[in-house]
Amino acid sequence: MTPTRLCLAELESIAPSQRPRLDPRQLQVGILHLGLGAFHRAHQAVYTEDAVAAAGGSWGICGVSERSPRVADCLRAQDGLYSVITRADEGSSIRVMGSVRQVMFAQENPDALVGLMADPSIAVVTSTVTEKGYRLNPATGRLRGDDPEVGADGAGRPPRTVPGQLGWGIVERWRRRSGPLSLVCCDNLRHNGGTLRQVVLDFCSLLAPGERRGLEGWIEENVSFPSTMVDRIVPATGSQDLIEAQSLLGVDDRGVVVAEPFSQWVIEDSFPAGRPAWERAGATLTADVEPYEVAKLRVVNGAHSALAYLGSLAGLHLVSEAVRDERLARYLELLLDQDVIPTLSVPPGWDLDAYARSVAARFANRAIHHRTAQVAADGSQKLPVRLLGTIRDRLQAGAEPRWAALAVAAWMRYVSARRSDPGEELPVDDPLAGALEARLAGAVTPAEIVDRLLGLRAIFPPELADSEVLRHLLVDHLAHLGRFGTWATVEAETAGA
Ligand code: CS2
Repeated sequence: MTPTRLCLAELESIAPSQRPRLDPRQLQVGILHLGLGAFHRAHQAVYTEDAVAAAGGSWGICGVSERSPRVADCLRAQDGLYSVITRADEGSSIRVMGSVRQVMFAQENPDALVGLMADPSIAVVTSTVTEKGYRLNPATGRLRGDDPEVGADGAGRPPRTVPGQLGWGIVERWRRRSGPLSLVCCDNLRHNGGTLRQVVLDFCSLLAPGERRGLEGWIEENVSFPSTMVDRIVPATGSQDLIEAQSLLGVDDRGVVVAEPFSQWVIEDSFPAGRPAWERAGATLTADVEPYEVAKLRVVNGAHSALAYLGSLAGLHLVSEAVRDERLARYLELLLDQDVIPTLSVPPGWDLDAYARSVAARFANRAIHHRTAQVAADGSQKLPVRLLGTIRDRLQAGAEPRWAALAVAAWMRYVSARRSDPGEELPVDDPLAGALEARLAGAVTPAEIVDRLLGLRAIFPPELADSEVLRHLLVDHLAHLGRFGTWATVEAETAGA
């Protein structure tokens, strides 16, 4: 017998402690969200539901699937409902969420999406479309104007890219005089608010001059781009998770997501058209997100990427296995203590050492099956934000960033050897995969590989590409990784440090 599917009509059959904290039927949509992946469902959607439960407001979410109709179809069949399993080593709990009230697949009806952005009922547009979704040059943080898809959107086809959707949405809102709006980037980008603002302005500059006269001034006065720091580990959902959701809920939920207990959201408080009372749900609203953002990207994400590359090369499939290996744990400590933390300045009262230690503890959660391959994906987009800023700051301070350079060398080995030490194939899942392959063609020695990759301007800015100190570190590390393998390299490096 096929089990009953989660939907509004089935809510009564679910234990009260597992039901949404508000009545989904009563909730009007006020937020448009681009990128209906697991992270949004376990992060902003939860904060929003809790905020509305505590303080009210018309803040239901219209969630937009960007690349595939799968999630939109699944949630549509469930009246927008799905559940979040919060998992710790000690056990798990589940909760059905009711804040997603409407779903759309962007590619199916791009004009409707633009129309919704211009609708006065929408006051906030949030996005989690991953780093590559913004189609940036990762080294400069500017929109890639030479991207043909962006160009086609700029020329006026119904938009298919995120910059096109946001750009045309803003234009339409301006034309219809629908009032102010906030665009809130919730991806792991540096200065994510300012970066998104630049993406939108860069996109608008592609439009015909007649089409955009006065637009920039209107954006200046009416559209805010608050920066945010988002943090919660939410791996891709697996088939076991669907089975667990069913046994916990008693109904079938194909939209379930799994997350760690920890969750953090720091938001720049700049919302000209209003916002949910997210502070009532545990978010921090502040005037300056920057220190939190840099610390999070360099500590949590920097550590994640370092473990993902070294772990994958060593043949480890899960982040929890990597961080539980004492050699990699020691490496992580050195990376954070000696390279990352010295580059950070945080608000008074923030204990950076404790923050760094808490990250290792979070990664060690065995109930979260976060694959090293998932974190290793899109390295070209992630390295600049997560590791290269640390390296640049340490070099400027006259220091040798050995540990951060080892992580970058591990990425270089990952994309050039494409095999782990035990011989498994390592997939290079990256928007620049073609460019990486082309650059690496015929490169054999560590020095050749390093020079070819350092020459990729989309990743390495000139100040890093031209640094002899960095080049030397990378060649040295890469040679060791190739000759002696990952374990011997990590052991030799950390011994006596
Ligand atoms: C991870 C992040 O996949 C990745 O690259 O580093 O998704 C990470 O889990 C989150 O940023 C944690 O907040």
